[in-house]
Amino acid sequence: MLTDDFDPLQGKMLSILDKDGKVNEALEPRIEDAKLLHAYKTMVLTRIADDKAVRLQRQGRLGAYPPSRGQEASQVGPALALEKGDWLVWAFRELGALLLRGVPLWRLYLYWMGNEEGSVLEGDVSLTPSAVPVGSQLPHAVGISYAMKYRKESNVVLCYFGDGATSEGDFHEGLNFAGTMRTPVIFLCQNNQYAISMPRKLQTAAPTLAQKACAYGFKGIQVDGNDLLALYAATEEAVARARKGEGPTLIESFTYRMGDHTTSDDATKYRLAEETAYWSARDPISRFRVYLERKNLWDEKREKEWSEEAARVVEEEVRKAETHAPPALDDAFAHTFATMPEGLREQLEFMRRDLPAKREG
Ligand SMILES: Cc1ncc(C[n+]2csc(CCOP(=O)(O)OP(=O)(O)O)c2C)c(N)n1
Repeated sequence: MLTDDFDPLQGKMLSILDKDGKVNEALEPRIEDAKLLHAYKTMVLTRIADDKAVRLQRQGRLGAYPPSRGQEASQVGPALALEKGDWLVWAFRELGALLLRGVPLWRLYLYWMGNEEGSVLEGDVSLTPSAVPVGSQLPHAVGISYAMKYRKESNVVLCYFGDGATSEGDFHEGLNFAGTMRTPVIFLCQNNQYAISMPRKLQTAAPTLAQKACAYGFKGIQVDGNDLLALYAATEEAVARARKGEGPTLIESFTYRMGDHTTSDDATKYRLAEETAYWSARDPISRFRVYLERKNLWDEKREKEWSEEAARVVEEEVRKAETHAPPALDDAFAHTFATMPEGLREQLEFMRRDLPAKREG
């Protein structure tokens, strides 16, 4: 079992594809070709869609946006292990996972354009809306997984969050309940090594984040987060355990955020160029491409076709988002409470009464 062989307390990290794309055959997971190609094409689409979002923000066509560059394998690999009926609970930097599960890109663009309709997400698994308050999605994920256990369903919840979330109370409360109730949840920590400008080593004195699982009585594993095969293998095993009623797993995906925290950030203020260059040489997409080439699933001609198709899809999805009806003014008040509290209702009335006049004036 991978979680036994790669104990984070012994300082062992699971890696299957090395930085040059060479595979460790003893650990290589069996994944059918169609699934491998779906994963690769989704990573390519994610990068193109992500770069486009940054450019749209620069042009004033989209609000603040958190780039995914460098984290494509960390997002796509775990989501590849889900099946229909499972839940995907996410934070805000999981574009690749959402695209893999069939969420329409234009909806996600709409969300970052500030339209609440961008939170109406449909894919081939069940989805929560984004959770920007750091760590707040963990208790929700555990609650959903407890409901599954209570109903004797065999589905699982995959819950993404960042290294910064491990300092929130919600992280510890979530893991504690999941451990005591042995719920079918996989905690996927995308350790991109920074919470905005806060480096991982100031987040916790523990050598790894994966080892925190030990304190809650379940398995944890640290995985090379730029290695799609390792992420898939670790998640697939965790999913199988959860479906059998053997409880939660914490997976630490050790990756790197290549870009800024969001379009409001400037990472050159707190990171050295040498560090970013080191991680550029470990790009998750080019590493996986070499693996596919060795399996005769990739060549230059196909790459050109796929990236041109992805670029075409991205332009079309931007068009859909930009031609979508703008949100009604009331929308900013509509989706938080089932019954609107008095103070909020007063503000709504104030806005309805005074804003049109102010706009005209
Ligand atoms: C409860 C809370 N505190 C602070 C913030 C401001 N904030 C937004 S993202 C972020 C860092 C999150 O870091 P991490 O969990 O590692 O995820 P990453 O952004 O690196 O993907 C912070 C502090 C917030 N959104 N919510």
